[in-house]
Amino acid sequence: MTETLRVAVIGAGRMGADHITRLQHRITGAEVAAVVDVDLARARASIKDIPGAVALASAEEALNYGDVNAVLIATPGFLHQEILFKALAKDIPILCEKPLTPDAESSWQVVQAEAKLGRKRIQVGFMRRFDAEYAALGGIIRTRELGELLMLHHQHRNPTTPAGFTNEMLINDSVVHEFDAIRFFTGEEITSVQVRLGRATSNAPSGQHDPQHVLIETESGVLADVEIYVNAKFGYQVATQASFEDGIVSIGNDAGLYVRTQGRWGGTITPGFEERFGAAYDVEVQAWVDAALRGGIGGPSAWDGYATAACCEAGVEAQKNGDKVAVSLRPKPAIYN
Ligand code: ISE
Repeated sequence: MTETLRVAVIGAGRMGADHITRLQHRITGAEVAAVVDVDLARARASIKDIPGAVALASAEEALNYGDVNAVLIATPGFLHQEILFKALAKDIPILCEKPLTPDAESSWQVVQAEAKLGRKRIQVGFMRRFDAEYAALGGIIRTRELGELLMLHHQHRNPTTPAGFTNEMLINDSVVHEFDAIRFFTGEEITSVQVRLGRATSNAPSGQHDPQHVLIETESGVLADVEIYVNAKFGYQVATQASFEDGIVSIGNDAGLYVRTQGRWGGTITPGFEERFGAAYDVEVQAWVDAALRGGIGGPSAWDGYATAACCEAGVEAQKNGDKVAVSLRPKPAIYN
């Protein structure tokens, strides 16, 4: 059995840099062995305090480097498929940031390649499953302690969007998390997606209709809705309210210190997803490392990546035509059961 994961981190941008720090300082059982970035100076800067780590120019070099025995993929999504195929060919543990790939067909090809290998090697970075409140709500749903789950109401609000954030990205980059959360909560596949475009904010860049209202159904008829609002200005918020036969549960409400000062009371608003989900990312990466050292995965699989990619495709179509668009999935390979 391997005792330490020697991780090649591919991509040293916002998420990659965050994971490098996490792996080096907060995770046990793993260390950063190599970092790859198109910007080699950025790769070098990311490892300046990591003895023995190297900065390299390509994923291929990193996968063949020294004793690298695991890979964390944090490049933009369009680069994932090629790196995933190379890492699967090496049969090493893979943590791939969401999305698995940008579309359902390429995700399906990854699923097939992994199924051919005969075991799960890819964990997909849907970190919300590792948030303490998400996990607790999941537990309430599974134990049925409040009866059957009937509806889910999600609010997903970002302060602003980076340059180049398209209208489709409201679905592909943001609501993709709710697709995964709904599948995680219900343990069911999503069967349809509809998107309604109502009154829009004047704060959105041109080309983006913001906010949008996404209506989702699952196999057993659980209805979920998502307010995706990515130029909400005030700060970052991801919250869910679940309606059960015997009660209502809310998660993701404002938490932290309640301060009274200078004639005002209140707390501070979470600025972004790194702060909101910082602890969840730590738990996620530790779960990956622990499971990888035992030869498995510790979270969402390539099948989850594929299923959410199919939901996103339906969502983008629904954005355009306003219809309720069915989500269709290929048969699930046995390794994911
Ligand atoms: C971003 O890529 C994320 O993954 C965040 O969690 C999400 O809130 C944001 O909308 C996305 O753009």
